[in-house]
Amino acid sequence: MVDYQPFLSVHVPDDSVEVVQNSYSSPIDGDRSPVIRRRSVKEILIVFSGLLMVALLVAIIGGKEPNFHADTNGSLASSRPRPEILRPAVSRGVSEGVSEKTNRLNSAGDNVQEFPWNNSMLSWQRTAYHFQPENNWMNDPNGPLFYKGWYHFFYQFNPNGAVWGDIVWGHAVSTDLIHWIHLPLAMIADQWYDINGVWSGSATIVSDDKVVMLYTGLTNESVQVQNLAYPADPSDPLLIKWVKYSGNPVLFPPSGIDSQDFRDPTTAWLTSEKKWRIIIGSKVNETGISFVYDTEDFKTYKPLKGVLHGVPGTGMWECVDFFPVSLIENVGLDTSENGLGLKHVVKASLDEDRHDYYAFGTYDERSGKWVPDHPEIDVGIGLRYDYGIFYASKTFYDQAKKRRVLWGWISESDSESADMKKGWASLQSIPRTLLFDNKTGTHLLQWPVEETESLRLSSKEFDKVLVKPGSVVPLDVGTATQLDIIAEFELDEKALEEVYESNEEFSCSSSGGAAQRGALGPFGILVLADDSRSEQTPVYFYVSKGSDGYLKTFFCTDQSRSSVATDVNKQIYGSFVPVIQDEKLSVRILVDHSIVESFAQGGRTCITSRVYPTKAIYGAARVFLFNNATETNVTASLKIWQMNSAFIHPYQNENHIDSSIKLSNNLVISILFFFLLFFFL
Ligand code: DQQ
Repeated sequence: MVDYQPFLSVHVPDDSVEVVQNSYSSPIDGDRSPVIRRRSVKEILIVFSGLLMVALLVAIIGGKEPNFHADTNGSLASSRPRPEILRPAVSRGVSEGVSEKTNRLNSAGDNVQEFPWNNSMLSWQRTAYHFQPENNWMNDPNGPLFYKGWYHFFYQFNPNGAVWGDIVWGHAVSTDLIHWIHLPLAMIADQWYDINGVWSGSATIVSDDKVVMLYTGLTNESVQVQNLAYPADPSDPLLIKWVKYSGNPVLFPPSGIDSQDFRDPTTAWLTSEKKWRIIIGSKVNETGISFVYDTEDFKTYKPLKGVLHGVPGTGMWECVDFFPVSLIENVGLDTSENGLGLKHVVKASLDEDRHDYYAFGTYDERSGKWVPDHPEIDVGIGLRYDYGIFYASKTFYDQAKKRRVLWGWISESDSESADMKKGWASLQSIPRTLLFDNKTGTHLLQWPVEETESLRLSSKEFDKVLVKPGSVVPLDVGTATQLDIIAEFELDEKALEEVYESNEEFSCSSSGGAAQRGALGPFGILVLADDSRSEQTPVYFYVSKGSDGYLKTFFCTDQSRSSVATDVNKQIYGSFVPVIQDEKLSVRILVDHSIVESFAQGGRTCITSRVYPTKAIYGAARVFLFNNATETNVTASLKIWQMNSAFIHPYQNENHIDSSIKLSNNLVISILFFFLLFFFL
């Protein structure tokens, strides 16, 4: 089945045919001339009003102000079709003090065969309900906050091309974290202290009417300094204009720290002395660290002795994050909360391996230090937010819904030249609600914000589908490129008991993927598969059994057959996922064209992949169940929703809205006038 809608054939009702014939039949008597005269006046009027309406429509469409987007100077400019190739493949990450930001697959020096991507394949990759700018390069989420009824999202953006470079701050607003409106650029590189890049930073809501933004600027000498900015008009709920503090920079790299290793200030939190406290990522040799500063006015800062925390061997800590989680209630906590019934999370994005790691621990406000609960799974050596592509993440406290929300940058894993052809690169994850997992006491639970469900359209349910060892079951869900899938799996109790020992040493990335058979796995769902399954992305579980009888469950995504193209990354992702006794194995999968976001066991283990099929696209994309275990049946129950588009669109300035309203009012008046005229004649 294809998802192109055939053109509707026009059905002409029989009586309308008669009317047409009658109007051309000869009059039976000569008494019809007045009618004919009246008709012809009417006809002239009809034709005239039709023409007038067409003219009005043309005026509306032609006179419509163009869509506005921000140009490099931060002012509004009209949209123009983007050139196919924007820039040569130059990503200057390393020379500017951050890692290579672009997937260099197939760039000079690689022996990778370039796939002949065509426009239809590349167009399909653009998502329908994930946040992305209209075009060009995007990376880290910056300064998310909720202010006067609007969620604000800022992001690292290259206004000049689809590769990393020339970084400024993009800005969008939404009332539900899903449907976004692109606003003009919030901050551009126009001062000596950020002329080489307006890099990552965070927002702090100081009071109901006061927001400050701290960000890293790359100076004219490429030194990483911290700067302060604030809204020009705090009464504007859209916070469109931002002002940079005249006394910037507010912080320079501490002595002994490399000028390129000091970046990404966090949201500030209050100490019991009512001072604001922030941390900033850095490194000393190969030890990743986070410096701590106190401030009362965000202009002058006092460094605390030592660091909040550091972990040897983890390298540069980018985009550090620090926040409390409640151990008692299923709610998020304001960043300033401290005391009983909570733990503090430290997160660092490791520049060395480009993954986001978190750990729970105890924060001592007096010393400004944080100690991990389990040093063996400390920051950078233990748990990850996501075992696929997910980096430079940032949380914010949503005071409207009392929740902590996580954003993560999802980069491309195709070639840089393909990115330049399609004219854009990178997505943001669906924002995720974060909670402490009281059941395991070891993990965070990440779950798409509840507003995601507003995109759900029609659904299909599949109840207790039996999937025998070595079999594949197609699931007829129609078009399968924008889906929300919820599934539960059960294994045969008897098989679980009888299997003696199975693949104790299993690991998602090195145990052969979804095609490699074991006694109790793999089994799961194939998404973005074509009919013949020559392309498929399996999202699956694998249960191993130790000689002591203990079961261990893994959650993986296998990209090795996701595309016949050779110039894309085809890693197999995944990790262990804790399963509590009597819990069924469960997964939620969001499919949105080239992104597959998966959440196992309520979000204990998450995997995000970017996949680039060439055949399993548009109406040819299918969903299957599969079971490659040798010793157990699998029973699967699923509910699958089609997902709507979020229709993310640019800001229309008010003049445009005014003129549209005027034109449409004119149109309505004209229609009424001609309708009345026609009626009276
Ligand atoms: N991206 C920004 C830096 C940050 C890095 C530059 C993480 O501030 O450390 O675009 O991806």
